[in-house]
Amino acid sequence: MKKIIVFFLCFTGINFAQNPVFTHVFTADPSPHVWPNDPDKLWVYTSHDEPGSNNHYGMTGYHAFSTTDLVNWTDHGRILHLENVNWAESHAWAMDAAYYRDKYYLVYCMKEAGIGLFRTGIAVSDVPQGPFNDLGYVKGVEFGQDPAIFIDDDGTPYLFWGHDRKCFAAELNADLMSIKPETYVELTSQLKYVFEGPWVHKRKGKYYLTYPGLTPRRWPEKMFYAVADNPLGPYEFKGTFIDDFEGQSGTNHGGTVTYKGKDIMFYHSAWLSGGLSETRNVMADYLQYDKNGDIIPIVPSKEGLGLAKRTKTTLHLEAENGFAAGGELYNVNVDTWIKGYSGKGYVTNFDNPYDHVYMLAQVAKKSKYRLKVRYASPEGDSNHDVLINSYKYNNFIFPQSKEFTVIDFGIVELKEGDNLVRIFKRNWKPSKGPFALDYIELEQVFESEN
Ligand code: FUB
Repeated sequence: MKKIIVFFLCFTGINFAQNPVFTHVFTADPSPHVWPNDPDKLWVYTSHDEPGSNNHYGMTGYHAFSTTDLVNWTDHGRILHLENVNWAESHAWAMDAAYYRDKYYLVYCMKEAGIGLFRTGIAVSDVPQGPFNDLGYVKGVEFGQDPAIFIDDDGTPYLFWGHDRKCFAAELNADLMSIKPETYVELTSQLKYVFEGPWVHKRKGKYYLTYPGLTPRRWPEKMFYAVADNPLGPYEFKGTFIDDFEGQSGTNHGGTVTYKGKDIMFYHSAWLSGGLSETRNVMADYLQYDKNGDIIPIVPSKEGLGLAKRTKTTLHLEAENGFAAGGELYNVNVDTWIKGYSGKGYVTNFDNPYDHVYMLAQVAKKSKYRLKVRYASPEGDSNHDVLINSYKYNNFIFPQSKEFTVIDFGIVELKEGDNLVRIFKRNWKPSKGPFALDYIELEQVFESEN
């Protein structure tokens, strides 16, 4: 009977797949979190693979995703990029995030300019969706690839990092900008097969350190774990909990989170790229433990979290984020006097012809999206051009609206890779009063919905 149902679902176009979780953009190294001030929302921070790249050398930035139901996701766009980090030259590899003393932090690794060695960078934001502002790199960390930050219940921050068959850890000072040298430990010998990517979570008073590793001389990576009574060890090696699986990537990497009472493991595979093993996508499966507290191995499945609805993502791009999110604000300003905006404000003062804002939408392949624009135009209709890459949607009139309102612009097509969505003032038709652009959304449209 089960086979008949699966056949029916596959061949009627109804697809309840939950894995890969994000199907519109290539993502890797997921870092999942529920922030203490908003237990209803799950956040996943990821690195980003360029379409068709099939290697990690050209990775340049990070994304943030959120959901309240594990089915409908928001991609908040690019949250940090190499261009925003003046000490770095390349390799925006794995990262983690933390909520610490009322601020959100992104802890990431990039290669230092002129030196070419990995550093562990720290960036900060007032809001979980970023964009994040780089603060510099963490002092005392050498070869700082694949950082993970763990804040213990008593508020003590710890940093873990690892690369090339080694793993290290230390307590961080309160500003997160340096480690306490006296706490530095090398954990390598306690973590059999370790290669990189450590991640720590706590359960029932025990510290679980999960990591991608290699059995002798053998790629691809499997996921292993070890358990300790203290964050800095000593750790007892336990074994593998994500073995080889069909469609896996050469690498694996991830973390676990407890969301609405369930433990979920986020990791990555190469299912979306159709055979390019290093162009990756985020996966999610429940993480379960036996009565001894040992992790029950995960077998990656298409059903994933099994919620009987396929995951769907909407890109939500705040107009005011500008350069920090891969966009541009040209001769316009960010303001806040019209109430009801989302994010930190809205973009206004489109006074001269061609004054514009553009926002960056990164997608994995050419596909259709429903474009929605949230704006206000309190004193009359506004004439603006909307341009997606070089395709111009002419003569668009945003009807008068005293308050922020969402207008459905219909279906648009995005190309593989980076797309620029520009909204700019028409050069010949005057608009009445100020025009305020709050955000745009691009909602995934599946073939069966066309
Ligand atoms: O995503 C780039 C690198 O691949 C990460 O830093 C490693 O952990 C591996 O997943």
